Amino acid sequence: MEPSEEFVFKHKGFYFQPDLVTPEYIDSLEDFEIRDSDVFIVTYPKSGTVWTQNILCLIYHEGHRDGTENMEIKYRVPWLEYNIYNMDYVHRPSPRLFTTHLPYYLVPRDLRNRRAKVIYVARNPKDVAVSYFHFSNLSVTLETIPDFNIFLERFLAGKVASSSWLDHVRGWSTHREEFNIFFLTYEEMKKDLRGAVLKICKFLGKQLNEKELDTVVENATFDKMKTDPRANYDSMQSNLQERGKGHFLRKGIIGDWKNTMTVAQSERFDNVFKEKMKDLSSTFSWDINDDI
Ligand code: PPS
Repeated sequence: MEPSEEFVFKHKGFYFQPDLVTPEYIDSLEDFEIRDSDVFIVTYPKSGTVWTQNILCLIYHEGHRDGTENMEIKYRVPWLEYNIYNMDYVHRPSPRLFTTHLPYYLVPRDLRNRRAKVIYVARNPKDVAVSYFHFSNLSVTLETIPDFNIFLERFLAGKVASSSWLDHVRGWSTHREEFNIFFLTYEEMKKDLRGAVLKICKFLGKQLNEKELDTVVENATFDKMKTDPRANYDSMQSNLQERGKGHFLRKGIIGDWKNTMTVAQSERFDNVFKEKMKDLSSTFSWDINDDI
């Protein structure tokens, strides 16, 4: 079944959301001027984007009390392709932090010339599929698909916003030499948040003292983020998600796919993805059937 044109359009081989961006704007990003000090979080949806956004906010802003401490994540680390709040990206003071779901071949040219830093976060695609399924039924900007089986087929065929998980991850992974890029997984963050924050700091050349590090880790836990109005995306409810249908920070665990997928669905997933994922194992540590 093809995705509804009301919710996605294809541009240069990638599915975008029509109410958030136009083809012209996507094309204009090729020339978007990059600064060496820019930092980009790159993810396929539902892979830990907001979590990483929050960690960057905490690393860059929290200690400074420069008037930005009450700003929400979406203003501090805005979406490159989805500039829904009409922010002036060009004149933003450095260091500019951005988020994107773009595939490697649609990002600004200078990013591909190893200018700026890229943090790519990936998550076990089975958990991504389940999280994406729940989010599709929460977000008013995505097509509601109440039947998981139908959603799964769409996901496996890459017929969802941001297209195929496999293409996204493989594209960024195989083109890594073109970028100044650091790969991280949701699972690493979940198993050792402090270690993940330290790795991010090392990549960014940021030195935090023990107390600052403790503050970042404390404020980046799932429980803390769920109660932090700047981090939990509750403000999205007015325009992007339907009140009362659920929460953006839903479960935040590894292996939730086992609570949703039947054995047959999991095997179907393996048949389509597992073999094709073999070449990714040097970049990402998990097997899609890993236990917690
Ligand atoms: S989006 O829409 O692409 O920006 O979504 P994204 O932020 O990438 O992914 C949302 C999932 O990440 C979980 N999340 C967390 N897990 C653990 N710890 C923390 N701190 C955290 N913050 C967000 C969020 O709950 C979504 O996963 P699911 O499995 O649906 O709970």
